[in-house]
Amino acid sequence: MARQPSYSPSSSSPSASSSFLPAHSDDRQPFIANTDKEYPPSSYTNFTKFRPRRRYIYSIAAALTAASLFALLIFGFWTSNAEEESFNLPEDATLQAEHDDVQEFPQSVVIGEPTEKFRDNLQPNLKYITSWISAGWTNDVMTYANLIYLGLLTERIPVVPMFVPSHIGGSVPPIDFGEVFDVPRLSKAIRLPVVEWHQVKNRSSEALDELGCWNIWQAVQEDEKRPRWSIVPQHLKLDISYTTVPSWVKVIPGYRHDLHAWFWSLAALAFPETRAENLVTPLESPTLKVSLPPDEQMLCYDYLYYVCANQPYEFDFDYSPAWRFVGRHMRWVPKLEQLADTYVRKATGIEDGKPTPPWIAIHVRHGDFKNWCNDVGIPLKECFASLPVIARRVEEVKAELKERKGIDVEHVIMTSDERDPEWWSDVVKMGWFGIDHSKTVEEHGAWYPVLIDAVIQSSGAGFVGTDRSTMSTLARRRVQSWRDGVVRTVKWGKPDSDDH
Ligand SMILES: Nc1nc2c(ncn2[C@@H]2O[C@H](COP(=O)(O)OP(=O)(O)O)[C@@H](O)[C@H]2O)c(=O)[nH]1
Ligand SMILES: [Mg+2]
Repeated sequence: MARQPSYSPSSSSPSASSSFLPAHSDDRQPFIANTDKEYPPSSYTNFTKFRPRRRYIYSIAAALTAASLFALLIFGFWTSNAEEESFNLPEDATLQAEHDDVQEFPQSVVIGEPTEKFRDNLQPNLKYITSWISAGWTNDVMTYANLIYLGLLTERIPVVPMFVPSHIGGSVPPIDFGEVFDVPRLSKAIRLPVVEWHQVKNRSSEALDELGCWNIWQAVQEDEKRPRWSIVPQHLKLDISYTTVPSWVKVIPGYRHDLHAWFWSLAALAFPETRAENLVTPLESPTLKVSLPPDEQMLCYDYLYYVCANQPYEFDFDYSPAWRFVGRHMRWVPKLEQLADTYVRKATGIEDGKPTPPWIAIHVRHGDFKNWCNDVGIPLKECFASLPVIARRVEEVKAELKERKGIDVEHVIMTSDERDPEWWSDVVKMGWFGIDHSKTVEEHGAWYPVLIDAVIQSSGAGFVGTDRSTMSTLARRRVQSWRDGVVRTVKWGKPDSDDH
């Protein structure tokens, strides 16, 4: 049985649907399949071999034992210190320590080069886990972090698909997870190899693979009488037969306004006994009309955005396990960081040879958030926070940076999905900098405005975000975890929403 949620659905919690505001935008957009375009080539094709760090430590420990008890005591002190450090030091220091280690898995996690059918490339003695996405890009980042966290819980190798476009236009080709996030660094940090689908199955394969997966969507909501739709299985040429998960995965049984499932309820279904006890007749796959139980080697779930350990929309909370154990280790690929740096330098007009100054980033999310204002008939000018309201939070961030870290941060950079040129000229009048994306799509591709903005949001000394935006939520988490930075969130919905 699922336990009772730790809050009441009727409370004023951000996830209570009584509010007209989105708990978090899960703004599904129609997707246009674009499978005949070549994907960008991956910069990472060689598999790193991993070996658990513990084995390395054990062998050193054995050698030290043989040498002398004194040496062992010293070693014990060192390892316990090292463990402690890995939780107390800023993350960069932790990662530095991890980079010094050579970690190898006993074998390559796939057999070799990507194959036409994915099963031909799976190691028979290893188990894998995968899932699909279908929302805004940041929701999708969270969904993949949840997938990888479930990989840790079930001790399975996460096989991560690509990112597919939503707000940036349905005809844009997908981009590899590994073009955005540093996968080898992630694998090392979490001590679990993470692979991408294109490393398992050939991206140009025309072979359709049959696969049995769990269908969570029909156990957590009743409006759609089908598993969560995603374009990803089409890209991967998968023909999926779904088995609906038991209703006890749902966090708030019978409550139609929340869609979350428990991490551990889903993890339980990865194990043979609980799996066997919960098998029901699978839905036929759409193309080959096969009926398959959930695959035991390539465990898969339709959609893992709405998953939590203790309460819904958990990325908002400091203890979020998916953030702490996975998300915070999903660092940008260096190429993206360098690119963002050139945009910041250009925006702030820093001369060549001078270091990039620290900045405070703002994320103002407008775009489709206007729908919620329109639905309740509040004019946009009153519904969205005004620039002076945002400036109050920027000043708070400046003051706290000065007080807590002794630094004066002068540069303020605005990122937003707002397109109104008048609004942007008001931004400049505030003394803030905008990022010039007029050539970004042409020069780097349609994914890059949002990627560069996300990197800029996460790389400042401080951050001011928009309430209810997952893009702001992750930027806030990153600035806190990676920069020990100062963050604020601007509320919106009514003229006085942020008056506190
Ligand atoms: N370039 C750019 N795009 C943005 C910005 N804010 C929102 N967007 C676009 O709108 C999408 C919002 O969806 P999502 O990432 O899921 O975040 P959320 O909807 O705010 O929770 C982003 O993925 C971008 O495509 C921004 O500051 N810069
Ligand atoms: Mg979204």
